Amino acid sequence: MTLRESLQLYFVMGSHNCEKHPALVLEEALLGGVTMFQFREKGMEGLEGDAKVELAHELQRLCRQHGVPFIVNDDVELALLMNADGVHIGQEDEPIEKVRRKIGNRILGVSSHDVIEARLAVESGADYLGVGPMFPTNTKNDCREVRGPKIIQSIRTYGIDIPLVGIGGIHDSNASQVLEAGADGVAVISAISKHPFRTENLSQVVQQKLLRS
Ligand code: 3NM
Repeated sequence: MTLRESLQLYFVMGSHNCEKHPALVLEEALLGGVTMFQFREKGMEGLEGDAKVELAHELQRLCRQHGVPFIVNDDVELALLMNADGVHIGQEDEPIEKVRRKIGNRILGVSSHDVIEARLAVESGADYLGVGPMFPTNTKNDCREVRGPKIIQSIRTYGIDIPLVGIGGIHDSNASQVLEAGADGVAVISAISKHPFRTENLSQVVQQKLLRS
């Protein structure tokens, strides 16, 4: 699978996003058709130290069994320690070039919220962009203003054509709008972490939309 294909249904999650054990949630999600996974264990409620490393290994094993890339949010040292497939960083994290130097040719994803951030991310070596928030979400407290799928359209119109996912408030009834705007896939937390049994439905919505475009 190319990176663009792997981004079709990107599940992002940490233990604080789950109502049952994260390994059970991830297993159901993988069986339902998730194509990429990001371990996002952060904030006040996130695990730290050995417990974080242990959970990361458990989730990485599941991803390997299903042939799905395992990406670590923000924690470059953990990603290197575990030999993860890649790292995802936000605008407030370490500088993009510095992370690129540390991780070599592993996958590097960067959150971008407008054309300027997207352009800088590409110039600094990002492999893919996460663009959001697409819709209102309760999952991330410090989200930027919602600007909707049209921000993806502006990024594409500007000429940025690297792999890109939309994120923020996406579920099965609005995912199509994100793909129509030019995304290669959707990244979700709560749509799957809270309802892992609905993964297959979301996966079908995404596949059908991409097939028709
Ligand atoms: N980043 P849900 S929105 C992690 O806009 C994250 O960059 C965002 O959670 C951004 O799918 C977001 O439950 C939360 O809305 C996504």
